This record gives sequence, structure tokens and C-alpha cells, in this order.
Amino acid sequence: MSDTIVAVATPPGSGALAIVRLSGPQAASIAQAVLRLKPQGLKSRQARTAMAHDAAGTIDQVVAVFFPGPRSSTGEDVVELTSHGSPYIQKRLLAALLKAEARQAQPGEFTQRAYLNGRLDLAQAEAVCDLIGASTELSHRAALAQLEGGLSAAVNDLRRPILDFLVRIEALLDHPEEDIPSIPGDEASQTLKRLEEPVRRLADTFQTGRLWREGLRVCLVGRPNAGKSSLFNALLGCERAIVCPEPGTTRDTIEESWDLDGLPAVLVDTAGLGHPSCGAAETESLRRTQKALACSDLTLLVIDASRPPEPEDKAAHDQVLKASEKTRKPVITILSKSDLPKRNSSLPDGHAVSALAGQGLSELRRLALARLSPDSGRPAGHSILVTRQRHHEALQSALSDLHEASTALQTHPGQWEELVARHLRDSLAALDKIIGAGAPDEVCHEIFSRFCVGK
Ligand SMILES: Nc1nc2c(ncn2[C@@H]2O[C@H](COP(=O)(O)OP(=O)(O)OP(=O)(O)O)[C@@H](O)[C@H]2O)c(=O)[nH]1
Ligand SMILES: [Mg+2]
Repeated sequence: MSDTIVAVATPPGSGALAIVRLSGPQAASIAQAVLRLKPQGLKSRQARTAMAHDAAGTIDQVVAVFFPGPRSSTGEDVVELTSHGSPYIQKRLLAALLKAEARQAQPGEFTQRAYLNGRLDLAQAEAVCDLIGASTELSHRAALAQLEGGLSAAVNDLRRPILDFLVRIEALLDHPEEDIPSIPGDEASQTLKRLEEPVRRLADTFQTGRLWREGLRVCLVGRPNAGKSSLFNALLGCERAIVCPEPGTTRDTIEESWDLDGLPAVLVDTAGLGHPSCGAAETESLRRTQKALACSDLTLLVIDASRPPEPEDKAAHDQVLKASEKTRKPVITILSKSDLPKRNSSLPDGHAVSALAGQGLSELRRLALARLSPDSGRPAGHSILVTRQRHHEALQSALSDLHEASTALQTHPGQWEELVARHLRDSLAALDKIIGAGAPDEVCHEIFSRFCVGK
């Protein structure tokens, strides 16, 4: 990291302002050269207005702020140059800084430097990415808690008692000549159980945490004309899909981002199941509906309660229930058009909704949240959530190492110490991967390469 990197930190395109950021040992001298300031012209943490130049002349008036390392965002000397936000100015300013010996930053390289300089651990670096991508209240809350070190602290809390126990066992193993009292098997067994419990609890938060970060897919399905598109529009709060009195209006799947009371979601409208005509378009519609069903986290089965039952209903509804049984994802049965009198005496239990009158919509949202995850609406300040597959896998692996330690204790009652110590070391190594200690280089590379340039 002896070179100085540079990139535009603001999104592409024009805006009122744009920020170009430099990080590295020559950050200040390169900025001073382009701003034609004297050495030491930029003072620590003071904004300075100056003209940026290249060989062709003046580029723009910029505001420069110098953050000397190691107390900067990357741990190195950092300079931020705020210019007017025209793409032309950004391009020319960047070119001038590159000419003055800065190097174009790779995706995520600023955050990677912060990680390598100990300003952030790996979980926090991943949270930077999540925070930038957070589109709803809950995804923002989860990312912020992780960036503030919540997950890292939770992992350290899990590590400490495992390490204490390992140290006790290793003292016995390393100094057999000393009079260190041995650990009774019963006590060791209880200790291992106690160590497993909080690891399992943290790992289990992934069920909810995954939804908070990645979001979820909610799919509206049902017979033609059941009122799916009307409900789709009503839940989104806009006229996104075409609604018509004739059955068979929607033929493609339509997806739209949906803020489900703070959870990032995608709502999917589909073609009606069991349309009487069976041309090529209907066959393709059915294939798309089935695909949407197969990858939805929650299915909303819409049944029109205002019309008498039809012979095709049962097969269509069974198809939906079977698909969600296969994926083990929940289904909510919705009885639509509740503003009209009921004309179907063989209706299953379901949640009454009228897209037209706006009835039952907020209850439907609440019901959806409850079915997706019992604690998805958990209030702020509650315990930390695991939101990434990588962290969940590490916790599962730590858990299975602890479990193997218990098994070793049972299968080798007289000489368990060596084996248990090995499994405890493995479980610590698994936990360390979350915060970065011992995470292989390719894992780090994979994480940072998903960032955009300038982050
Ligand atoms: N009274 C009443 N009519 C509704 C309601 N919801 C939908 N409709 C009417 O039912 C008809 C069909 O509505 P759509 O939303 O297009 O139904 P769909 O399930 O998307 O139909 P397809 O796309 O053809 O499968 C339209 O005439 C709607 O105006 C409702 O809550 N109340
Ligand atoms: Mg429709």
C-alpha cells in the first residue's frame, strides 16, 4: 500500500457536487500539486478552497479537506476534493490527479485499506456495502448496527468463554508436571453445552437477518380474474399492472420493489392459473408463474369470494399449495373483493381483502410479516442479527466444532483433553473468520470486489 489511490466517490452522472477521494502516502502532495498549493498548503481537517489545474488550464474551484492518517477513514492520509458535479469536470480532475502519480482505485479498495489498516474488521467492511445498498428501514438498521461493531462484539462475546476453557485445558496439557487440578468430565460436558447455546442463538437470528438484508419475494397467485393485479397495485400504492374485467389480462410476471413495513421485498404479480385457452402464450405464462412460485419466500393465494366456485379452482389451488409445500415456504390464503357479497359457500379460511375499497391491506402486511419471520418487526436496539450467509456458515461451523468436542468427550472419557482442545481451536478459527482474523485472502478479495469503485 505504498501507492496513492484515487477515485470519484459520488455516483456517475451530473449533480450539484462531486467528490474525488485520494488515499495513500502522497495524497496531500498530489492534491497540493493539482491545486498549485505550497507544500503543507493543506492543513489537517481544515476545508480549503482552491483552483484545480491541469496542463490545459483551470478545471474548477474545489473544496479540499485533508484527513491525515492514521485517524482517517482508511487509516492513511486521505484528501477529499469536492468539485462541481459535471461529468466533464470529474473526468478532467481525475485525469489530473492520475497524471500527478495517483493510481485509479480498484472496486472497494478504500474500504479494503481501512480493513488492512485495522480501522474496520471484515464484518464492518461488509456492513459498509450493505449500508450503501440499504433501501428500507430494517435493512438500514441491520447494516448500521453491524457497521457500529455490533456483530463483531457479539462474536467476541462468543469467543471469550471458549478461549477461557481452551486455556484451562491447554494448561493441563502443557504442564503435566505441575499440580494443576484436572477438569472432571461432567464439568467439561456442562461447559461445552453452555458454550454452544449462545452460538446457536446468534446463528438462529439469520432466519430474520437474511430477510432484513437480502429482502424477500412475495408472489401473488390464483385463478384468472381473482383480483391479483388489483391487489398488487393496492399493496404498491400505484397503478403498476393492468386491471381488466376479462380474465387472462396478466400474462407475464410483473415484479416491483416493495417496502413491506421496513423489510425490503419484491412483490410479484402472475398470470392466472388454469386459463381455459392453452396456446403458446398461456403455456409460457404458466411456466413463468410456476417459476415465480418456486422462488418466492411467501405466496399470497388469491381467491375471489364474490363468484361461485368453478371446477378448475381446486386443481389450481392444489397446485399452489403443493408448490409451497415443496419449497417449505408459507402461503396466505386471501379472499378478495370483500366489498362484494360472498357467492362461494365452499371457501377455505382466509384473510378478507378488498383492493377496491382498500380494506384489510394493513392487516395483510402484518400477517405477511408474522408468517415470514416471527420477529421481523423487532424494535430498534434489540440484539444483533446475522444477515450474511458467510457469517451464518461460520457460526454453524463453530457450532459443529463445539458439538464434536462434546462427542469427543463422551467417546474418550479418560483422555479427552487433547481432542476437545483441537475442536475448541477449530471453533475459534471459524468465529475469527467473521471478523477477518484468519479469513483467507480469496474471501477478502471476493468481499471487496463486490464494492463499487470509490468505496
Ligand atoms: N368490487 C371489486 N372488484 C375488484 C376487486 N379487485 C379486483 N376487482 C375487479 O376484478 C376484475 C379482475 O381484476 P384483476 O385485478 O385484473 O384480476 P387478476 O387476478 O389480475 O386477473 P388476471 O390478470 O386476468 O388473472 C377487475 O374488473 C377488477 O376491477 C375488489 O376488491 N372489489
Ligand atoms: Mg392480473
